[in-house]
Amino acid sequence: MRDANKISSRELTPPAVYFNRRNFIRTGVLAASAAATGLFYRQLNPAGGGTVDTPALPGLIRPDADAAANATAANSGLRTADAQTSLQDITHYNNFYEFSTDKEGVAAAAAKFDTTGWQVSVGGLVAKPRVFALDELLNLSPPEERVYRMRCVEGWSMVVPWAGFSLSKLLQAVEPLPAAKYVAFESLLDPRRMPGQRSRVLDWPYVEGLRLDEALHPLTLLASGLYGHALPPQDGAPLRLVVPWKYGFKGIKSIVKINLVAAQPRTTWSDAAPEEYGFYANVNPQVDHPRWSQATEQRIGESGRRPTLMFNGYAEQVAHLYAGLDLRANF
Ligand SMILES: Nc1nc2c(c(=O)[nH]1)N[C@H]1C(S)=C(S)[C@@H](COP(=O)(O)O)O[C@H]1N2
Ligand SMILES: [Mo]
Repeated sequence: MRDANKISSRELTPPAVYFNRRNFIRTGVLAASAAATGLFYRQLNPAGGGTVDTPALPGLIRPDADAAANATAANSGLRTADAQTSLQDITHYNNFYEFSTDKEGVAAAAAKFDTTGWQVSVGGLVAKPRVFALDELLNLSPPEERVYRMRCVEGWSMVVPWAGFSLSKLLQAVEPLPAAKYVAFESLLDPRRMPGQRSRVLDWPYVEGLRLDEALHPLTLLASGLYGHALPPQDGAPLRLVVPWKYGFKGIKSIVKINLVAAQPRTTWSDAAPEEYGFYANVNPQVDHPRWSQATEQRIGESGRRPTLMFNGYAEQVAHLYAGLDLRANF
């Protein structure tokens, strides 16, 4: 178990330097920048402020104007009442290895990322495979604001007001065939635009997956914005996945491909370190990471640690998906 108050100098070394010095151990990457970093970052960057350059999202549906709708949304997990993390923190403390392994360096490294002409191919075991231009895809449904807790496997967390719609709306549009059991996602592969891909820190492109029933759950969000604006590059522009009851690494960014498939797809982090990161990656305070406890978390912007909740506080909504599944074996 780690003690966040005892920060060794090794843990405070920027990951890039750490890799060079240690001659780089792939499975140590996430851990090298784990729990301690959240505390360090918070001390340097008091909460508040922050601006975003991306355009405001027209027609964003925000149920908070209506008390009754808001209560319903809170019960369904669509809007947590937890305090929202500042825009500054959400956009300057990022994991996005395609740009940088330094959380505080991602924003600058991704600032000029050009998403003009973005397309998303949706296919595999579906009746109506299709390559969507981004706007066509976004026009499937108006964006809704969803306020979700996000818990990174490293032990820090945030509360983010996302904008987007349920992934189920896209999946229904392409009509999954009965043989489809999983959904496989792929991020952009383009080392010219994503400089981190010139290093072999991970196998590119970044890939992720969900069971089809998880993908169809109404909380599973295809996000195109946050804080009422289009997604900034560092948060996964122009389109990313958000699965609030799972560790943050399931939330694949800058998606270009979605395939419905019959067998469980490979996923980037479980490929990189299968003993440490599983396919399910459900937030679970009772199942520790082999190298640190998952019982508590550092909420960015808060002091001290708070207990981590089963399924990140979404048990009421999603626990039924895992009835009969051994959550220790299927971590
Ligand atoms: N393509 C891609 N998606 C990714 C990552 C990444 O490195 N590449 N990092 C993941 C991890 S570990 C986390 S915690 C979240 C971080 O999202 P945020 O930076 O918007 O908070 O993105 C996830 N999605
Ligand atoms: Mo993460």
